[in-house]
Amino acid sequence: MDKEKQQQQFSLHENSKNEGLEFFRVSHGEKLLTTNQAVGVSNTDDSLKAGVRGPTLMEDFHFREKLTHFDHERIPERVVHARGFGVHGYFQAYESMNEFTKAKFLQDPTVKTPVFVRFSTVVGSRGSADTVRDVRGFATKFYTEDGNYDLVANNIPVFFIQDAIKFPDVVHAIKPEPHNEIPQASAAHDTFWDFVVNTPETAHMIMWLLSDRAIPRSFRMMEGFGVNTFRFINDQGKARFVKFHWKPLLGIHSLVWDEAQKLAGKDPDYHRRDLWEAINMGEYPEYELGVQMLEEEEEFSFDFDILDPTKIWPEEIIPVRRIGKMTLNGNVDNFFAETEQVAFHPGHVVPGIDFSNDPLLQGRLFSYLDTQLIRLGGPNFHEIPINRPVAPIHNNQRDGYHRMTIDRGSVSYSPNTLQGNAPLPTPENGYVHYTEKVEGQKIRQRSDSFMDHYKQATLFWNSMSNAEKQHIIEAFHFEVGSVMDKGIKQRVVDMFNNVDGQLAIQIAAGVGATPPSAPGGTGVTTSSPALSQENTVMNPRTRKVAILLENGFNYQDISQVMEALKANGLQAEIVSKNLGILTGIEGQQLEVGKNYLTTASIKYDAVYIPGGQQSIKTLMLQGDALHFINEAFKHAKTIGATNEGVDLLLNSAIQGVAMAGTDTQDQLITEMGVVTIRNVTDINTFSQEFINLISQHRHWIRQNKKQMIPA
Ligand code: HDD
Repeated sequence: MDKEKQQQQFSLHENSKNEGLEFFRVSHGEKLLTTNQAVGVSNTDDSLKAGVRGPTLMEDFHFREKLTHFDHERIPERVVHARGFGVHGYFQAYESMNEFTKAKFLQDPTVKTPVFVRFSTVVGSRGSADTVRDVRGFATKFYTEDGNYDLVANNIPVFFIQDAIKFPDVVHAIKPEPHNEIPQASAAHDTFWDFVVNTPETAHMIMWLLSDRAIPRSFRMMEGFGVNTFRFINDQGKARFVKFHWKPLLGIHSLVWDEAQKLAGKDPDYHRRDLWEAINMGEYPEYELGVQMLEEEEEFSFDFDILDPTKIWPEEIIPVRRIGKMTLNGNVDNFFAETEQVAFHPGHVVPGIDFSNDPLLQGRLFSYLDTQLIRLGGPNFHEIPINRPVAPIHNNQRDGYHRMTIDRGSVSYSPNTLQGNAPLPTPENGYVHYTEKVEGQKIRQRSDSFMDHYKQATLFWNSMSNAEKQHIIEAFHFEVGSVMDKGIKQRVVDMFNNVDGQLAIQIAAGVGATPPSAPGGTGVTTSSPALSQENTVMNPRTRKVAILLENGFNYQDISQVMEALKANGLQAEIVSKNLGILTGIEGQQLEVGKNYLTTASIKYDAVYIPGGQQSIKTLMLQGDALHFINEAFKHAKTIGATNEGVDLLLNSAIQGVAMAGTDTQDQLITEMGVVTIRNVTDINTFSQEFINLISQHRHWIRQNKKQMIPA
């Protein structure tokens, strides 16, 4: 690397990581084919043989190189979080956090620190589906001027277990069963629930896992949580406990279970495609970084232990302060080089951020480095371009597999006089571990303060809206309903009776178990509004609308709606029986985006049916179109129709459920998230109402009607 490049790489600005990567980027278009030794290749389609029908010759070095490279082009997938998707971006602080931390990237609001984020699912293999019920990983690498800082977070704020020594157990239990490797990417099987009923500390996390949080609508619409308790250290050496949060500006939104399952088949790449496309369109996802901070003296002020990773710090008690914003604005050039090879580690901290004695965190600090050694094949993985800090590296570490750096000089030890003891430690600026006082006997025991496993699970349950509660019950019915062992099912009912009596009764009813005999619950009656997705930001930007269309459509309808959608940042796509061009009543032409084979209602947030007698007549005869509407209705999505379009809705299964009066009246009618208007040319009021309904994400008021819809 020449000096100029080196300088560029080390000066911190929004683009400094990108410039560092530029050095390694190669394009192959309009280039001549060579071997890895840069020798020109004359033919890459026929191996060198002894006679045209004879055996291949050993001396064919091009053949051997090509096959050998291919044979070795897989590395072990991550033991957890194998399926993921990475993107570039930057972080900018809102204000100096100097009072609380000396972390450089949190000092100056004019500085843009480059980041790389990898979103993931936990359980499934690299090729599994995106929309499975699972925790989502949300790992961020900040390339700061003081070195790399990794915030290795999840979209659920608590964890299954309290002590890292149980991590292999919980992962073995939830992964596919070892004898037959079934099921893929799912907790719905005996070994996992066997572990759960034998491990009461999982109760709180299970409530989250079975809630809508575990089936997000988009990586762009979920929160992130550092889970573990960390410390902020300021330049006077004062420490405070801290928990980290990411708050998505688009709000927190989820799929429904039936939709998530169907998407897993129809578009297993749903989440990565959503993120890839949003960034390519310039709709950059944004998340605010939030912190909850506690003074050291407050450590014992709560009815939970602040070091217990199965507990949240309720936001109403300890507010989240939003201290900066991350913008994700760049897709990768190469999935393997960047997303697969990126290596996160909660132990990658910078001065100003330190650890706590959270026993889960303590174990994590060992596991991540260890796993990279096997996954990336040795101790030099920090030299892989995506992992390189933008700040310079100088130390006496040498050699090992895949060493790229050419370290000059004879000195690779310390202390030394030959090099003036360089590279020198810097007591003033270097990382100093917080001098926490610790004393105690060596003991394998859980603290009594970690022993309540149910109160916050009740708090979570109390905080859910009716629809969210219903989803959790249905999730129990699916998950525990998939368990074969009757004893385990019964123990699930009994275990969750500790959380809430009604919940346990309802679980029992769906899984063929006996309702609990003892009264249930913890006595907790409070709730935390921050836990419910009902209270999140409602924003229609980037939502996708399907427009069902055939020849003979009313152009005036569709053009007005499309314009309004675009003006509000929504996406519209025309769906029809065949791809190609459709013609309106007055000859206007529109191109079809997808047909019923290449898409489905599950890939949209809303459906619109414009008028046009002939278009509607054709649609009425199409089972696919009617199914599209029924399914969207069942999934609680916004549906809109104008003029003759209303007749199509009246022909669908939602007629009689949510269409009162629409066959006779001419004014705007909204019922259960279905909006219609007839006999009008100006449909501006319709468009506004349609967008307003889409911004509400889903219409749970239909919850009890969905059984009636055949889709
Ligand atoms: Fe972990 C990966 C998040 C507990 C051991 N973890 C991994 C990733 C995320 C998390 C987002 C994927 C990183 C990437 O995209 O490459 N893990 C968490 C959170 C936890 C947690 C939020 C609870 C606070 N993890 C946890 C424990 C252990 C591990 C208790 C072991 C003691 N995690 C790993 C690992 C992985 C990993 C085996 C697999 C691949 C990797 O590290 O790089 O080391």
